[in-house]
Amino acid sequence: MRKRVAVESTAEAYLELLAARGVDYFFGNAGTDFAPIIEAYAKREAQGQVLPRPLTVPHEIPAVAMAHGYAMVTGRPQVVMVHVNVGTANASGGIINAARANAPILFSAGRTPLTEGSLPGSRNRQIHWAQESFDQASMLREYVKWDYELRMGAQLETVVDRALALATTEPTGPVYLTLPREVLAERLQEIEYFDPPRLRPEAERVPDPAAIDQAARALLAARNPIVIAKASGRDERAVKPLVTLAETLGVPVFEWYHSHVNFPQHHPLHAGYDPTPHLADADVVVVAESDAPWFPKLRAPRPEATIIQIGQDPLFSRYPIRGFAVDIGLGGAPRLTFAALTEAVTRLGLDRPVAAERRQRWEAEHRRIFEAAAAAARKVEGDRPIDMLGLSRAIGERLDDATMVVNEYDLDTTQTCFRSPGTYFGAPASSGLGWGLGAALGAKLASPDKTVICTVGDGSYIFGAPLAAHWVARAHHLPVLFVIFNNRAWNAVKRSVTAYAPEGWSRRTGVMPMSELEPAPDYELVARSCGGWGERVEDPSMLPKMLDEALRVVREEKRQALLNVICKKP
Ligand SMILES: Cc1ncc(C[n+]2csc(CCOP(=O)(O)OP(=O)(O)O)c2C)c(N)n1
Repeated sequence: MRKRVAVESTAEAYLELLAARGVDYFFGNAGTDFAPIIEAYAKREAQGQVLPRPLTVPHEIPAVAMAHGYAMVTGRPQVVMVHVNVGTANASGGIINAARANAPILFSAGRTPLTEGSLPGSRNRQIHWAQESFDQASMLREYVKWDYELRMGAQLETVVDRALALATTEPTGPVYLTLPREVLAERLQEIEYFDPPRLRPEAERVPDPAAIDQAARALLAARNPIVIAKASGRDERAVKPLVTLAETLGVPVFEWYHSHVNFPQHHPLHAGYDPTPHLADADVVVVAESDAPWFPKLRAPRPEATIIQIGQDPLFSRYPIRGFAVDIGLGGAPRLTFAALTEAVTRLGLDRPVAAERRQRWEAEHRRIFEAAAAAARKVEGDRPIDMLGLSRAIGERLDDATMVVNEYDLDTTQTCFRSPGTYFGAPASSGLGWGLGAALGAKLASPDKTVICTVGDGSYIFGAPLAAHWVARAHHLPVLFVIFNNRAWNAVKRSVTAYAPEGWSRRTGVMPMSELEPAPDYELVARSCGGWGERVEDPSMLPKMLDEALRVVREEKRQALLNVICKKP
């Protein structure tokens, strides 16, 4: 059906179209390029049209991370708009993260006015010359699925629908749209568009049945197959079919550097977080949405093992180099692939006693691994300064199906038990630091009824533009609990030096320049400065009480909270 709406400008038509396409939020970090957008918003608000809701986010890093967090929970793209080339530059780390984590986002930026004359919107400020780029999108072209510059209002429907369809077609990811000020300021009488849209994302794919049968035969012939999963749980509906496949075959599922709940942690076939000791025995390895399923320099499967890779893009075509074997690549929606594989192994002659015997063996391994993790936590219980393992355990004990964790750094998932899909989100592998705070705020925006805990190192906390993030939590009523694993250092950097030069100068002298974060700020005061509850805890005996109180504050008072936990220094 065609719909006609009277508007005054391209900017107003753009907002109208975004609302019609189900975009709920417009995360904005504004500059002079926003003038036509802000003017159009003022008119829409005066008319009672609230969508897409404009949210001010006073730094680009949390702005992009919020849209990322929202998309990771809902699968739905929102709009982020930043200020011309400089805002794009600030946001680019977040866009790299969104690209590598397949977060669909309609990322956009103004363009400095193109013209120096008297057109509506043309240049009238000092910055308008210096903020021009030869090719603004070139900053990001490698990391977005599509980029375009809006040329005129008449294109809006095609451009917006194409942007959204491409962002949400698998493998999903960010797209980039630039919006010159004269184009946004262009006078229009009306916009006419299809409602519902005629340009939609592609249907999901399922692999060729012959390839499914080939993989099923390899699994049936295997004596010691294993699964390594990282992000198949990005689609929450993929968790159950993986459970069914694992139960049918009696295969263990390892989560390795996982970013999602791929398999319930309490399931007896969950084999923990480190498949490396088992790689040498595996004859078939199923890799599920994992970009780096092992580190060849350290340990790899036997050369004769069959490697089956399952994912939306098993070759990770956007990675310049990735040499992991793909003997059978099953590209398509993992949930459909898992289901098809279960059907095929059942049809092709599953040996149930073999599967049952294997299952028993791995169930014993599950118990051993999870008991060892509990014992490791007991060993550091009561340590002062607090051990990060103990802190992870204390958080783990407070989780339930209505609580979500966004972990940028330092929560040790051997100490937690995520049972339900969509309750755990780890940082993107690209590790553009500063993701956690914004992603947690976006997750909370997407699921107001859930408790959201953001776990961050003190380093990642600083990268997240904390003042902007706490400002957002207060201004937009997003009561997230932030827990800082505060070791007054960048331990990741220290670890890399130790691994690089185990007996080197840094190790012998105990000096590692550029890896210390002392003197440490009173991080709790940053949250308090934005109306939040903020406390520091050093005494391990106080930790449970403080965590409970912080959770009470976010759940009952609906106020953001920050717990600064002073941990052992590496
Ligand atoms: C934008 C960006 N800059 C620098 C790095 C390199 N880096 C990786 S981890 C890390 C330190 C993180 O510190 P923290 O969050 O305190 O965790 P810790 O390493 O102490 O466990 C740094 C600086 C990065 N990943 N991203």
